[in-house]
Amino acid sequence: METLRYVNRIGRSFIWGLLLGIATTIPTVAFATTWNLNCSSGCSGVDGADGNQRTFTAAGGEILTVQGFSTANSDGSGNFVNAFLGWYSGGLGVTSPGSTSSGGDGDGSGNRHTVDNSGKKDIVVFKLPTTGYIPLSVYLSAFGDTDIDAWVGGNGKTFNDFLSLSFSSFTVANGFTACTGDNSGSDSNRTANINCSLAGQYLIVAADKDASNDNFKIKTLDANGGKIPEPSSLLLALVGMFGLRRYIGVRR
Ligand SMILES: [Ca+2]
Ligand SMILES: [Ca+2]
Ligand SMILES: [Ca+2]
Repeated sequence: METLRYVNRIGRSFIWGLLLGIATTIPTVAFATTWNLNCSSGCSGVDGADGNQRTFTAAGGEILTVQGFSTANSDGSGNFVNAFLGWYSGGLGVTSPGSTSSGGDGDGSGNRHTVDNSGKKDIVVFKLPTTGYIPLSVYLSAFGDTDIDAWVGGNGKTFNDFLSLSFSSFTVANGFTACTGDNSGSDSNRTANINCSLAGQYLIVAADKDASNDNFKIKTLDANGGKIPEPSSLLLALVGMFGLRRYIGVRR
């Protein structure tokens, strides 16, 4: 009987210690977060009211907010204007305002409802849950060429602030850093690596701002959230486990 009580006590101490260990460790462990941006049912039409936002929740409850814009002019100049952010089986696309003859995406038919740079240049602005997330990659569903431009930053800005920004505003002085490592693609679906080891509030993904043959939808976004694990915290958690086990041992 004494042996059984002892085993029982050790078991309970271990569980309490484990719970404390987990609670102490979680805030400092780095974790990768994936947001699935494709739709499986109830997808949107190819055009709709400009300036809409969509939110996506990752498995851990992390909320991503997304809005679409396009440049005012077909040459990629001018402040961004509100566009329609569509939601499809291939992922997110943007339909810029205005008729195709004026450089807009018209009714979004054909490939115009994708993120494209034919006429007005589309951008997708992702607002991460905190400024501590490092964007890692986006999966692009190809409907043409898949060259991109990508930036991380914009801390402290709101979505409305993008209406007073243009491509030429995306500078380090304005709080944006270009991630250029994997911007070139072909006509095939691909994972674009946008990891600049840089955390920020916003990720901006554009169809190549200097071209006109890129068409894609954005199917997933991967980012690293939280902090890098600290060995000292793990040690603290272990000390906590043994400490509590001893404490419970003494009390009983
Ligand atoms: Ca478009
Ligand atoms: Ca367009
Ligand atoms: Ca291109």
